[in-house]
Amino acid sequence: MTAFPEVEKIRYEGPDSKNPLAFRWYNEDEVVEGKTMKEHFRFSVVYWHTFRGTGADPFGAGTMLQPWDDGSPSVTNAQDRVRVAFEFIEKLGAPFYAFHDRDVAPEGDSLAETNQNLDAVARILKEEQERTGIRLLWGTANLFSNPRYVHGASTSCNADAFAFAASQVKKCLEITKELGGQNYVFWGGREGYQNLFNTDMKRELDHLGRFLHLAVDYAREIGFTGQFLIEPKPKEPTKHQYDSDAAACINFLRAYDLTDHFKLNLETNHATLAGHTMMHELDYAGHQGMLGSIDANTGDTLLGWDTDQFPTNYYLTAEVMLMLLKYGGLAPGGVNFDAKLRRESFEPIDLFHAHVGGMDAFARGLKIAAAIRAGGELDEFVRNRYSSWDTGIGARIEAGEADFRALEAYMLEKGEITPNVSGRQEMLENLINRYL
Ligand code: XLS
Ligand code: NI
Ligand code: NI
Repeated sequence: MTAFPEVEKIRYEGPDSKNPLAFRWYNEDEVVEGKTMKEHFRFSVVYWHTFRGTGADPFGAGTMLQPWDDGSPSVTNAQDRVRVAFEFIEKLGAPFYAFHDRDVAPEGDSLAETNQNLDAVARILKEEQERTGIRLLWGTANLFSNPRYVHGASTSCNADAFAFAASQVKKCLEITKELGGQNYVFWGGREGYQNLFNTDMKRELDHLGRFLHLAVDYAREIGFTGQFLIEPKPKEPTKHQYDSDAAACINFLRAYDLTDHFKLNLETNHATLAGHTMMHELDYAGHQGMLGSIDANTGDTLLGWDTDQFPTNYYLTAEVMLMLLKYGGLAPGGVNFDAKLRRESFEPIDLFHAHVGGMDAFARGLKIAAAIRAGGELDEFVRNRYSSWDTGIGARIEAGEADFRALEAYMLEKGEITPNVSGRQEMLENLINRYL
């Protein structure tokens, strides 16, 4: 059985190729700054959007054609879908995938039955991983779709929701370990609030901290050694998500003594929802030593929500790659396409077009970023811009050798600031364009 009979393995054909189902930039063995493209990106396909996304939106039903799917919530259907997923990922040539527990297997009538369903599907996942060599980038538990999590999971006002969520994460950690998952992700789901009049924020945050510690403890107990990640997002579904951006997450992790165990999984569209650029989020997490992995996608400037589109913009991918090169890459994280087809692109082949374009956009972004770095002008500009800190009073301040009295004495003698130089933003933007 084949779900994509018209598609051969996607190959690199170079920038001149007009074949829409070939890579023009992603050449997995090509070495850039000492690593192959395959190692730089560690591309990953998401199970949820790619194999469970229906194209439904608040105004209408799903549109995606999934001829391999019988539409039933049966375990057999879920197992067959695994084979389709691996056929897709293998033909695409992505080395990793990621899932939520509920994407891969249906819920049963009880927690025990749900866990059995997950085991039954995980068996096939493992078989397919072994057959293809495709690996699990991360697992995560869906703690937001089921109505039991209406008030949140670990931050719910209802302690039973915390307990159920804990049972779910326990199982998902076991499965992630069994499948050799390299990371485990917590995206906040419904961990946030809609209205502060009914919310004890402090208590909810304490519970979230407790929950994450319990996960870390259990992972240690069962020997799961993957990296834990938190995925910031400022809103959707709640109006304020506790994990709102990189800075808020890092503060939370510090406050609850979790920085030894967690890094961040940054998503482009979440960054923009937070009023930041992805470059900002990457730089912030990077210089704090907290950059773990990325969910690669993009929003739409005219639509204000998390549209999770595939990245196609070289400017964006070049910015991302500048940051990834600066901070030494992502492993054991990767570039995970948490992205979906728009509902008007409903044929299975569109999944290939979307992923091929995303991988190529990142490969092109890598080459642009590496060329900018090799050119050295940007680095040099920034170095010079801060040169007043390299000697004299600047060096003394940085070394902790100048107190307020000394600084006043220095300024009384000097009288005024010199020299003040232009930020040259337009010139630098033009410089970047030269490389595009
Ligand atoms: C939702 C998130 C989600 C996480 C995994 O906005 O991006 O898909 O990546 O739970
Ligand atoms: Ni998202
Ligand atoms: Ni995501």
